[in-house]
Amino acid sequence: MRLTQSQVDQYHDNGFLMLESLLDVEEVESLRAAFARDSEVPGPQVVTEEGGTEVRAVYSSHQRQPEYAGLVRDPRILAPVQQLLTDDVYIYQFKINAKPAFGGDKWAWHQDYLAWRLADQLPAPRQVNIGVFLDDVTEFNGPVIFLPGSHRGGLVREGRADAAKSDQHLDPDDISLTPEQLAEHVDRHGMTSPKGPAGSVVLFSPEIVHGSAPNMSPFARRLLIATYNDTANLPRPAGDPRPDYVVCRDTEPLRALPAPFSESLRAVTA
Ligand code: HL5
Ligand code: SIN
Ligand code: MN
Repeated sequence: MRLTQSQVDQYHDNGFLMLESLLDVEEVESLRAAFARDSEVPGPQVVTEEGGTEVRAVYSSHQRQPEYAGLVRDPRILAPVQQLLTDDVYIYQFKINAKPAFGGDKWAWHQDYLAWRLADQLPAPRQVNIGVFLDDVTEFNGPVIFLPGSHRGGLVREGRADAAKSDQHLDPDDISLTPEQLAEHVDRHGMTSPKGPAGSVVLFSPEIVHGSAPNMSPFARRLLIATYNDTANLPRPAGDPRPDYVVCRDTEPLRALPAPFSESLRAVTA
């Protein structure tokens, strides 16, 4: 359950770390089924593609689906996050970006922490994101592209666009890097896109520059992204806080399950 020193160093140097095939095929299937179920729950947590009805993202499924409540406490995931961040962490944000075949739209180039500083007055970038591949991720289905090392230079942009693309969440379009900023950062850092089988997990920094292209392939690319925050770094919203589905209010420190989430679920339902 512990990362090696070389894995910890990779995370700090590059701003991300890939753990290939961390979850098995049955676990991935149970997570997909839970996503299908959760996409049918009506509410503001379901974000559709601009001008369409296709699901773009679903937020806070860990509050409704036991598979996801278990996954965020799974020792294979929570222990490495605690190792990289600190012992007392909670889920700040949980989302599944659906990116369906033939038309899942792009996610513009951005740094997450800018969104959370602007929208929630989150004091410091004391977060670790986990990206869980619910489908095989290839060069074809719109993988997330990272600029390795770009998390070490602070925030590239300061403000946000005046007009919001969505009133449900802050879409990366509203805080995206300019073409000049992106070109300059790619010059310095290059680009890479972790690919791998469903069940792989990529840990990544809230400050790394990332984005992804539209999906014109016949393969879906469902990606779960959970953001753990240090409980000593709570948001301090100036006005009304954003809704609980997008910025979770339950800040109790998470404790790891004694076993993988799949086993713990079996124990509950047996
Ligand atoms: N959609 C998120 C939010 O907090 C922000 C994005 O990838 C994270 C930029 O509304
Ligand atoms: C994000 O950064 O939230 C979106 C990345 C993606 O789903 O490709
Ligand atoms: Mn992001």
